[in-house]
Amino acid sequence: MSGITIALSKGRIFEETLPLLAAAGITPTDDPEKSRKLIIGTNRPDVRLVIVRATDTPTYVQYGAADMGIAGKDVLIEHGGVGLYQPLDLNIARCRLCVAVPEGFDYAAATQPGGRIRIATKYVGAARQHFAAKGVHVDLIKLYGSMELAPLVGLSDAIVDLVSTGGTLRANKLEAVEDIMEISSRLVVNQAALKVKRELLQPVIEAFAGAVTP
Ligand code: PRT
Ligand code: MG
Repeated sequence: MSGITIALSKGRIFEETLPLLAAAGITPTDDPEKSRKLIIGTNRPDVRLVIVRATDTPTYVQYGAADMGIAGKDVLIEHGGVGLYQPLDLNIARCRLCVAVPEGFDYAAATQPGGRIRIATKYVGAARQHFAAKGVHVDLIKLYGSMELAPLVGLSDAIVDLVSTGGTLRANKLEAVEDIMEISSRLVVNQAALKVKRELLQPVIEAFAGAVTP
């Protein structure tokens, strides 16, 4: 494609990206929440959007199927960031990556140096690194969603998951006991595209940069 393709996931990232797109003079012609189209046009004939799963955004950009995209730091850590230029923290879709346990669970005792804990999570890379740094042995169980259920049914002692309002943890009688990191979404750009399509991509990057709210 001679124009540019931007990969976005629907939901919070799409919603919070709309003002950034507007700042770059880009208005989508369809709403991905209502349309089933996976390729969405814009007011600009040289810009299109592709709607992907949040976890897949870095992959589309890495292989150049999209020239740029927006992905959570959580997703980028698990992907590894190969082939991606990450020029901007967009400060959108903010949350925290946390360790959470059932209310009353003695997390301090379980995580004494040399201790052992069983963790269910989608974020195995970040979780492994976190517990290795604490010197705690960890049995990691990879899940793809609804992590909050795991400790309630004895699959794990604890979870590593994203928390924003804390409502999901409270509803399941879990509590956050440790923050691993602050999470927000980043602009990712295919490194080859940045060279070949610089005259199209650079103005979009600059418009996004100017529209970031601290
Ligand atoms: O939902 P789906 O399975 O399609 O994919 P996804 O969860 O990867 O995508 P999406 O669109 O839900 O999230 C996209 C990105 O938004 C993530 O990669 C994060 O960087 C960011 N983000 C910000 C969040 C949250 N806040 C968040 N609260 N992603 C997920 N959550 C979930 C969390 O996992 C937990 O289940 O919301 C629940 C907790 O929310 P509270 O408000 O109850 O604390
Ligand atoms: Mg989700």
